[in-house]
Amino acid sequence: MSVVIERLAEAAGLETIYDKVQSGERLTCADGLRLYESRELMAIGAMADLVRERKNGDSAYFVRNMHLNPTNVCTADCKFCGFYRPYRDKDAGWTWDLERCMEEVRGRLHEPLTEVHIVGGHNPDYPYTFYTDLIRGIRALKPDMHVKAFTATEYDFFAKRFKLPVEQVFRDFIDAGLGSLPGGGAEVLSERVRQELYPKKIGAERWLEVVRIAHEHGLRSNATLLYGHIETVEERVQHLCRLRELQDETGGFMCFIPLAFHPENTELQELPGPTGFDDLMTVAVSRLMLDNFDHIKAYWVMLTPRIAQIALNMGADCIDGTVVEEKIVHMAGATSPEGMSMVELERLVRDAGRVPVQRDSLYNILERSDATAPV
Ligand code: V47
Repeated sequence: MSVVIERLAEAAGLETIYDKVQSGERLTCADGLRLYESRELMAIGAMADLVRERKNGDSAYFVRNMHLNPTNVCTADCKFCGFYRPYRDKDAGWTWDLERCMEEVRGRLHEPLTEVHIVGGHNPDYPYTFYTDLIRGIRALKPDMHVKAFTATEYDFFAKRFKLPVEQVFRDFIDAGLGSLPGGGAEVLSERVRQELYPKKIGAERWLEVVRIAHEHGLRSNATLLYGHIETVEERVQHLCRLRELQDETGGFMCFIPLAFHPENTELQELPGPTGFDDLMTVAVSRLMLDNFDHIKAYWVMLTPRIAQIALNMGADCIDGTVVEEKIVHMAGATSPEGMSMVELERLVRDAGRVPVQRDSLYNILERSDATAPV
C-alpha cells in the first residue's frame, strides 16, 4: 500500500510532504496550502488515509445521539444561517420552555441513546436557570446520558447576557451535569470573514479563549470549520493551524468536523456551496494538518451519507451518529435524511471497509461490531 501512496505522491509532485507524513513530521501552513492548491485528491486522500489508519486502525466511530434545538430565535443574524429567526421577528421562530424540551428527550428514552447534543440561537428571553435546569433535568431523567451542550459562542453570549464571567457559567453548567462542548460557533477563524458574514458574533481570539477556558475546566470539546462560502483556502489553512496551536496548549479537543456550507434559505443563497471534491479535499487536508487531533468526523448530515462513506477512506474515522431530527442544515436545504437508523449507519460503515465502533461522547469504546453483517 505504501508503494502505491508513494507513487501517487510522486506523480502529484508531493514527495516532500509524503516524506513528512511518513515520518510523522508536522506539516507547515505552507504545506497545507500546497496540498489545497495542488488539487491532487487521490494522493492527498491516500496520505490522509495513512494517518487515519495509524491513529484509528480500521475503526469508524459513531454515537447514538439526538439533537435538541430549544430555540432558533437569535440575535447574531449570521448571513450563512438558514436556521435562525431574528429576535425582532421572534414569533416566526420557536422558543421552547423547559417542559417542551424535556418532552423531546422523554420521547426518546425508549431508545438506547447515550448523548443529547444541544445548541440553539442567542435568545435573550431565557432566564439563566433555563440552561442549568435543562442539563440537570436531562441527567435526572437518565443519569448516564451525556449532555454535549452549547458552543463557545453561546457561552460568550450567556456570560454577557447574565453579566457573569464565562468561568462561572462553566462551573454552574458542570455542576448541573454538563459533559462536553460541541464544536460549532467558530465558523472560520478569520476577521475578514467575520466582518462580512457574522459581525455580531465573537471573533477568533475570543472563541479560542472561551474554548481554552472550557478545557481548563476539564471539559473536552470538538472544533469545526464552516467551509464552501466566501472563505479562501489560505483562511481555511490558517483556521486549521490556529486550532492545532490551541490543541498543543490544552489537548482538550477530541474531534475536528469540517462543516459543508448549505446555502438555501440563507442570505448567501446565490452561492453554490462546496462540491463533493472540495468536501473530500477538506477532510483529507484536515487529517494531514491536525496531527494532534485524534479524530476527524465526516458529518454525514452535511456531507450526505455517500460522500461521508468515501471520506472514511480519505482521512475520516468518525461519522457522528444516528442524530435524529437535525434542523440546522435541513433548514438550509440539506437533502440527507434527518436521522439514520443503527442498521443503516452500520451498513454504511461496513461497506466502506471499516468496522463500526459505537463510542460514548468522549470516544470510549462501547461496542465494536466485528461480525461481518451482510451489506
Ligand atoms: O456553528 C450553520 C453550522 C454549526 C449552516 O461537535 C451551517 O460533534 C452549513 O457545530 N450550512 C452548528 N453549516 C453545528 C455543529 C455541529 C454539528 C454536528 C456535530 C458537532 C459536534 C457540531 O452549524 C454552526 C455553523 O457553523 N451551520 N448554518 C449552513 N447553512
